[in-house]
Amino acid sequence: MPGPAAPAFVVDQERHWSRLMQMAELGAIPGPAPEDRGVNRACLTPLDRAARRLLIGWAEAAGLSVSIDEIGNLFLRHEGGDPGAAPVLTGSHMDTQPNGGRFDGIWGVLAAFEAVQSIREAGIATRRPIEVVAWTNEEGGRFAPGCMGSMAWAGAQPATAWDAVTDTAGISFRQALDEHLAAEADLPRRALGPAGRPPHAYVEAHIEQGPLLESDGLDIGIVTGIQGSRWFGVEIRGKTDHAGTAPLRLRQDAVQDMVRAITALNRLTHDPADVLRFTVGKVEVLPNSSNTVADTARFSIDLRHPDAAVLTARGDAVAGVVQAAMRHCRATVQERFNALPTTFPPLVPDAVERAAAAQGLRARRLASGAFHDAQFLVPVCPAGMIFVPSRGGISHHPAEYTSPEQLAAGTRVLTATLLDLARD
Ligand code: HGY
Ligand code: MN
Ligand code: MN
Ligand code: MN
Repeated sequence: MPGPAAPAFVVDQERHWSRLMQMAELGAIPGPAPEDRGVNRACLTPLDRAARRLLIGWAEAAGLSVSIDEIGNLFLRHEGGDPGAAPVLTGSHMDTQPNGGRFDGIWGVLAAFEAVQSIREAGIATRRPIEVVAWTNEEGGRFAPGCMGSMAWAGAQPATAWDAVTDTAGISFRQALDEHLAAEADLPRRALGPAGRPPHAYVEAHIEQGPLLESDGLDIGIVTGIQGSRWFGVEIRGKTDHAGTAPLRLRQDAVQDMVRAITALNRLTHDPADVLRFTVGKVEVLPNSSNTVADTARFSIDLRHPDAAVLTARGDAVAGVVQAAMRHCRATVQERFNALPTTFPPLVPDAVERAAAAQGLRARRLASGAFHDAQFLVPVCPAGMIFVPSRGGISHHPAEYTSPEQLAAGTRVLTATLLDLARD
């Protein structure tokens, strides 16, 4: 039986890997071994902006037209035969976690760029334009929540919704964004959102960030949907006191009440089936001194579940559980992010399945445990994702790794999927 037909394009694996490694230098965390270096490139920091500049340079050299919108989403456009046709949109994010890896997000942006460049180099004409997008602030590490760029673009939130959100240095998202937009004032500006012409489809290539593809010996994940995520910020206010003289019964100790709240939330979210995910990843204590009772304790809540009813019920109970745990302090609970579980319509998953099969790659359908910008595109246009394996299922960690060969295979499937969607 002859093997699958060779694709009519060539993805340049060397060039693709080299670009990924150049991006990984922007925020490189010196690691124990070269292959385990991580990346710390938070949203709209000078490093993120340098990465954007590097991409813009490559895109302009490749003949793509570059534009930016009012929340900093970056677009690289390849014209199709019918410029008025609804474009196929593809991309991901460039920002990373503080102790992040070299592939989360950025692979999807560079795979999309490599796909478009390969199509152009092969001289393949597409009816539809193809646009590569780099969404602003998917991770939400520096400025919570994540997915600000895609939420604003899709109209899920106004672009000004997070103006007052500050990072640990007290810089607001609005300040960081305005500084970036001013520095990129020469870039053509484009209206925020689909501007009355939704994309024909959106395809996001991403590392799996979990163990399934590797453990099943598979090359490609055909992503069927994304589980729901809810974020909350809790602030507990008490009173500072002297650690040596203040009697315990008179204290308003914000840390002790925070411990009570987190213990109570552990009971609320206990799930023997280990499906409901509850994470407190960020804790801040003020004045943060060993011999002063804390008057302020802030902590983050990240709740995940594939079932909307469970996520709604447990998430809606969070504030009450925190308040009931207060002994001597006052708490405020603010919801920061609410992304309900998403199922992708068949258009993109079916195109991904055809592309993987045509290239003789081993693929399976699976849902995503991580959230992605694709989640917010679903109300606007048919969306879907392509996963490649993560070594050991590791992500949000410097040891995050996918091989050049696996990434090239994912990029070939993305290229074929884009051609499939851009021709009709
Ligand atoms: O948190 C997430 O699920 C994504 O990786 N930012
Ligand atoms: Mn990501
Ligand atoms: Mn991530
Ligand atoms: Mn994503």
